[in-house]
Order: sequence, then structure tokens, then C-alpha cells
Amino acid sequence: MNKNILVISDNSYLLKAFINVVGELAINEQNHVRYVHTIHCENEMFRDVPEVYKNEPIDVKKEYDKIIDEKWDIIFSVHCKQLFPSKLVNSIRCINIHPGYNPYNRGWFPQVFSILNGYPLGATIHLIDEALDHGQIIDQKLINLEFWDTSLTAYNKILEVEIELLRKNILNIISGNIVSKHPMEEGNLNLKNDFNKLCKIDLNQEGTFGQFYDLLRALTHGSFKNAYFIDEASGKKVNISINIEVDEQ
Ligand code: 0FX
Repeated sequence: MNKNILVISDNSYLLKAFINVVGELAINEQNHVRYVHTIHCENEMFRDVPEVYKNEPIDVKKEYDKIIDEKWDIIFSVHCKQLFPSKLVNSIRCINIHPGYNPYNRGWFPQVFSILNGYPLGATIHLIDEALDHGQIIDQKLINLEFWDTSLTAYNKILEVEIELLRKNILNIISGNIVSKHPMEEGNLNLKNDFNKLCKIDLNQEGTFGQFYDLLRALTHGSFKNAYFIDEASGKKVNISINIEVDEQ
């Protein structure tokens, strides 16, 4: 195949999985693959990933002309925190591996919003166009969201599906043997600020207990301090998450 492939990732777990898939399928034997992260994440996160740790972080927004001049055949965005500029996506075939089921809940932390609005959740591999998580779809797969899933448990399922889709499609993507299709509709988009707004809990908000349960499990993700309220008496910030345990019969 002999292609020049640039992989830009700000997610060390997925990047390691990507490198494993490249090794398993011997892609690195016939192609040149370079791995980098952006200025939006810490180099330390990649300490145990020498393929990227030794490379300088890049700023896609400022360095896209240089990237275009380097004449990559394909660029993979593997949870890259920077939106690719139009000139870049119009010059090089750019592919995104996205932790959501496009076009639903495109953008920030799709599982958080799917728990709340019930839209489909999964993973998608798609061509990158000028809008966020918007380009033609190469492949995608749904995950089953259980009533007891939190953001974390849903996210862990998504990561495994992203890796499965990558393994299934990467050779065809590299050889150009893909059929991509436009999403059926525009869907919806959530930004970081939409997530931040959810995190501030209004103790006077009215609703059913089910709605509060959904909000808290949507914001429960390991040690992240997402949901909070400010205690009026002390002025202290109180962080909330929930613990859900299901009895297996
Ligand atoms: O890399 P990633 O899993 O994905 C995010 C976006 O969801 C995705 O649409 C975008 N393409 C990509 C570039 O960035 O994000 P992360 O590693 O920052 O976070 C992973 C999960 O951790 C997230 O889905 C929810 C949880 N999380 C993360 C942060 C930073 C929280 O619950 N709270 C947080 O403050």
C-alpha cells in the first residue's frame, strides 16, 4: 500500500489500541505511520507510548499548512481535541473515530447526553468535513444503554466498539476501498459548555426522581467531579456522583 499516515490523538488508551491494531494487521510494515498528540493534552499521558511520547505535540489550528505540505495520504483523528481547519480537510483525506452514533449527540461526551435524551449511542468512523462530527459515515455501531449505566460504564463500552470498528475498517480505509454515506439527518450537537451547564445542579429544580437519577448517572464518571451544587450556608461546593449496583440473579 505504501501510504503516509498521520495519526493525531489526545486519548492515550485509544492510541495504544490503534497502535496494537496497526501491529496486528502489519500495517506498519507496508506504510509509514506517524503518531502525535496536540498541544491540548499533557505529554506525560503518553509516557508509556514511545511512538508518540518522543514526538513534539502539534497545534493543528496553527500548523495545518505545514501538515498539508508534508503530503500525508490519510490523517486519522483518534479523539483529537482540535477541530481540523477547512483547508486541511479539503486537502487531505481525514478520518475521525468518534465516540458517538452520528448524527445523534455529535460533539462533546455523547454518552452523557444519550443517557439524558435517549438518542442512539455507539461509535462512528467517518470522513471529516468542515463541521463537527458531521462528515460522511464509513461505519458505525450501536451500543446498548442499560438503565443502570453511568457515563463511565457507557463510555467503556463505546471505547471497545471504536476499537472493533477500527480493526474492521482500517485496511479498507488505507487502500481507499470504502463506501461512505451522508447521515440520514443533521442530528444534534452538544458543546463543552452544554456539559458544563448540566453539571451545576439546581436544588430547587422540580422533576421526577427518575429524571434526577438519569442526570446523576449521566454525570457519574469515575473520579471526575462533574455534578455539584453550592451550599448556601457555607458557600462550599459539594460534588455529587452516584453508586449503582445491580444484583445479578
Ligand atoms: O477523548 P474523549 O473520550 O472524547 C472527547 C469528546 O467526547 C469527543 O467527541 C471528541 N471527539 C474528543 C476529541 O474529545 O474525552 P476525554 O478523554 O476528555 O474524556 C473521556 C470521558 O471522561 C468523557 O466522555 C466523560 C468523562 N469526563 C471527562 C472530563 C474531562 C468527565 O466526566 N468529566 C470531565 O471533566
